[in-house]
Amino acid sequence: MVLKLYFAPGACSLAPLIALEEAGADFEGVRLSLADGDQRRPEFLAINPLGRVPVLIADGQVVTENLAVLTTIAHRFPRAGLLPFDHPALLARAFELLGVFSSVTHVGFAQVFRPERFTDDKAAWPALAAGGVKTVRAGFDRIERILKWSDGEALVGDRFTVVDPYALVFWRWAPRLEIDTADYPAFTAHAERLLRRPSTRRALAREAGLVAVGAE
Ligand SMILES: N[C@@H](CCC(=O)N[C@@H](CS)C(=O)NCC(=O)O)C(=O)O
Repeated sequence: MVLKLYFAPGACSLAPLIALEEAGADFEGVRLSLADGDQRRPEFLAINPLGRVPVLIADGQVVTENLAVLTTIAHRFPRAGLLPFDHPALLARAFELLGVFSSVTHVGFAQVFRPERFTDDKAAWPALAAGGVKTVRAGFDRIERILKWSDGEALVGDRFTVVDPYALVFWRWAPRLEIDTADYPAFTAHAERLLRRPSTRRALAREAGLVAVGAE
């Protein structure tokens, strides 16, 4: 099995990077710099014409979109239990959250980070950003509610799934929207626990370029 993940420091690709580390996967990591525009270079656009990370190449198949990338990783490493494939009700809950994260919450952040994706009318950008913050806060409220109702250890069921590192990505982006994470104590406690996991530490080391290419 040959696995390759294209990721970028600070991007949503941290979620699949953590998932691969959590699974103990043998994979090649390809680190792009979004700030340097690596995602717009012809060689990367040939792989993903949208110019976005994450991209997973699994046995030659190009998989884009976090929802599909995370599901592919979870499916390939069943023993890691990264999605509850044998529990339909929990699986539905997991996809519900993955769907909302990728199509709503992430888009809320993009309204702030990348307003040009939505409109060329710069006069509309402040309103777009305000709407984005509102959307993100609604997502955080939902995460906070789930963690408060459960024992706070996981967003789906009672164990780690790929949903958790995806939420961690948003928690780490919150300060860039001037959202105070202290407003979300259960989410913050959960994020801090996730940050202590060895898989997260290894993924962040890869983001920081501390894992040599030859060692990947
Ligand atoms: N819907 C995509 C979004 C991917 C995405 O927007 N990735 C960002 C990083 S978080 C990116 O690559 N941005 C590059 C750019 O905007 O130029 C997914 O869920 O994977």
